[in-house]
Order: sequence, then C-alpha cells, then structure tokens
Amino acid sequence: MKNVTSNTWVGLPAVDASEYPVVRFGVAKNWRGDDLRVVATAADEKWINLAELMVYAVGTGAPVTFEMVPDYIEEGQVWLKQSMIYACNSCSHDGGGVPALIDGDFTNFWHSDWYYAVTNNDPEYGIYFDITLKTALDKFHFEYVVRSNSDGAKPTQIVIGVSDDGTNWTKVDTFATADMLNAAAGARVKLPAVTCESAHKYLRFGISDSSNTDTGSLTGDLNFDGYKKCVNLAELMLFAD
Ligand SMILES: [Ca+2]
Repeated sequence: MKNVTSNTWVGLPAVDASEYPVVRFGVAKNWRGDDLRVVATAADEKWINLAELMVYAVGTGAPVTFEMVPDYIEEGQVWLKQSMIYACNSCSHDGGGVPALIDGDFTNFWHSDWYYAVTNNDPEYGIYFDITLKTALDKFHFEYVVRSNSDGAKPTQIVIGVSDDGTNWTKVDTFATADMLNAAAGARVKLPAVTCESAHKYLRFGISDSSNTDTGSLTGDLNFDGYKKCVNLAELMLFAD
C-alpha cells in the first residue's frame, strides 16, 4: 500500500516494478467527495503516470491508499505486459519485438526470425508465446491483428496450450479458421474461446503455420540460415470469457 500524500510505500515487496503494472485507487475521492476510479502503472509501462494522480490526493487532503492489481482486466481484456510474455523467438533485425506486440499500435509489428536461424521453435506449437498470469483463467480467447502493411506471413494455424507450472504443457485447441485464412493486412482476427476443465495461470499461444511461402515449416527445422518460413503480428490480445 502507498500513502500518496506522504509518498511512502508500506509493505510493498522490493521487486521489479513491472511485476506490478497496475495500481487501483480504491478509496480516492475528488474535492466534491465523488468516488474516483483511477488506475495507474509502474514507470516503464505506457499507462498513466503516477504523478498525474497526486492532484486528487492533494485536493482531498486525506491519505489515499491503493492496491496493486497483478492482472488488470478491463471489459474482459487482460492487459498484457512485457513482463508477462516469453517469446520463444523474436527477430532482432525486423519489427519491434514483443513490445510492439502489445503496445496498441496496429501499424508496428512483432516478427519471428527470418534469414537468421530459429533455434527453439517447437515441433507442436511452432513459434510460440508463453503468457504468465497471476489470476488463473478457465475460459479465454485471443484476438490478434495482422501486420498492417503485409499479410504475407500471417498466422494460418494456431495451437493453444495451458500449463500449471509453465514447463509441462497440454494442448487444448488448434485453430485454422476462415477468419484467419482470409484476413487481410491490418485485419483484426478473433479466435474461438478456449474452455478448460480447470483454471490455468500459464497460457501458450503457438503459431504452427503461416501464409509465408519460404522454405521450411514453423514446427520443423529452422535451425540454419536462409530464407526460412516466418510469421509476424501487429498485435496480440487476450480476453477472459
Ligand atoms: Ca503493435
């Protein structure tokens, strides 16, 4: 908890601030006494700066406490943060990496390696993202946005896995929908909901095939240089259903 008026932290573990991406002010009120619903974020993320919120605390003259919300869900969307995502592969010479995948900007993109070797793709999940949640989900769906200036390496088959330990994965669904296959550059694609018998904190979004026609397969041997099959995405979104 933090007292904004005195600017002191109480009982907050000394860990990377990105592990606490969202702050919810539960008891804040404005000068009229109206309840304020305010969220803010730690420094290296892109949401509201905490400094903007201190005005309200000064206005009331009262201490304001707030809670840390590890997984911020708004209208069903789980706000993905960089600290929640492990990408088995990201291209360092094209695209903006994982940050570009979750920045809300549909004009930039994440790209898997091409030309240079991909050394850790998976024979079942292809090139994948592992998402670590603090709050387990038993029903969820993904949405993504095709790269805005090209649909030449869009996903054409997606494999969803879940895990209870982040190590041992269970495949729960494979999608190759008409929406995926017909998606134009810049299109937003909604995948069907995934329903599990129990809730899981670890989700895997695997891309096992793409429309790219270069040599190889995303689930196969990409371990050598050359124009190998690749995939890219403008944005990835997760929703709790
Ligand atoms: Ca983006």
